[in-house]
Amino acid sequence: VFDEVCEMSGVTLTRYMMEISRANPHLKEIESLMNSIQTACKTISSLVNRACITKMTGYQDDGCSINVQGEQQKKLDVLTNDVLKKALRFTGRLTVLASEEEDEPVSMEDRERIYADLRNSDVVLEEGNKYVACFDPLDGSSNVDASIPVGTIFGIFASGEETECLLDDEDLDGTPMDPESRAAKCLMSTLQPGTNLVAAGYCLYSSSAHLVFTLGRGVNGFTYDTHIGEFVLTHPNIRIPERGQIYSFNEANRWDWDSPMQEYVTSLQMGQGQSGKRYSSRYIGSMVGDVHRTLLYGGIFGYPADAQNRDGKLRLLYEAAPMAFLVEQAGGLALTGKNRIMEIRPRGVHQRVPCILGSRLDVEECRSFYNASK
Ligand code: AHM
Ligand code: MG
Repeated sequence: VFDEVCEMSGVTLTRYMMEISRANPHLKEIESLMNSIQTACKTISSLVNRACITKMTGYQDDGCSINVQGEQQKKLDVLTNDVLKKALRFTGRLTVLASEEEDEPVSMEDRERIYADLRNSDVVLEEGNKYVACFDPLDGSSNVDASIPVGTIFGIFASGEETECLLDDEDLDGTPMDPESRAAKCLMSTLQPGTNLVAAGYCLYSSSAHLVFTLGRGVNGFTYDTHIGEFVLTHPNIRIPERGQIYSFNEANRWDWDSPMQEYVTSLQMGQGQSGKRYSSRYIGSMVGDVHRTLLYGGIFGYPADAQNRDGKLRLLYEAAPMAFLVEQAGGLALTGKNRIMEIRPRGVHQRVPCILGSRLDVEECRSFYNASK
């Protein structure tokens, strides 16, 4: 059924999701979530596009908006987080959401209770499948004032999949946490490995906006047609080339990388890798743009571990795992160096992880350098 839908041209995302959920009734709630995500992405695309005109560039005016990771938030970080949060809340299909811009996972059911209290009405919680959403509303936002591509990354897990409690006696800040508390339950339902993802994707805001996602059966890409206000299927069934000729790493960190990474990149530069070709370098510093190019052209992208950052820079839940799911669904590989990113069970919402992904043969070649090291 997925293939029949994808073979058609001129298919809007709305229609695509309608067909998918008619053929797969268990995905009805995912249709609703994807509709909200696409509306949020259209709004974010417009916010990013007009940021210089509407004076939405720069940092939050209060000068003290620092997220839990110690990064000063840009105006657009805060705004786009709000856009996605509200779009998803009104589906009634989320139990919890986690975001790069939220210190802790946010319980959506608690929100419903608060709003019901304010309305002085009974809380109405939807029946049916429930989900947990993890997202980075505006990844690469340090680039946004210079109109360099940025993106939204999202991953959706089924709610209630929490199997093991990894909280031990303390949460990750070292503060004791009662495993029965609402906060602990939200955290546990969020800390799922990538193998539990039911949907993941990104929206790239660049010369065009592209919404690329997977429901676990291949990857499809939609381009925003501003004339009709719809995402249209332009890249059905994306398959990443088996091998590319581009590497994409922040080479300023080269002397801090582990030696397998240094040796691997040197071999690509000298044309001494398995392909025998000299590779070219491309690095935007905006993961969504770099991954989008890698999906379409092939090659390898990564943010590896280095001496300063033993876990690299990218966050597992809302950057590395959703992208790993996409890349694997397109026929590629996503590793930490030796291990599969999808299999890592998170211990914290903002946990970082080394990330190396792209064409199967390129990533396998990179892994051979790690495997050869101790
Ligand atoms: P952010 O989530 O704070 O925007 O950081 C993530 C971004 C990625 O998009 C990109 O791959 C990476 O940071 C670039 O980092 P660097 O500037 O160190 O190369
Ligand atoms: Mg980010």
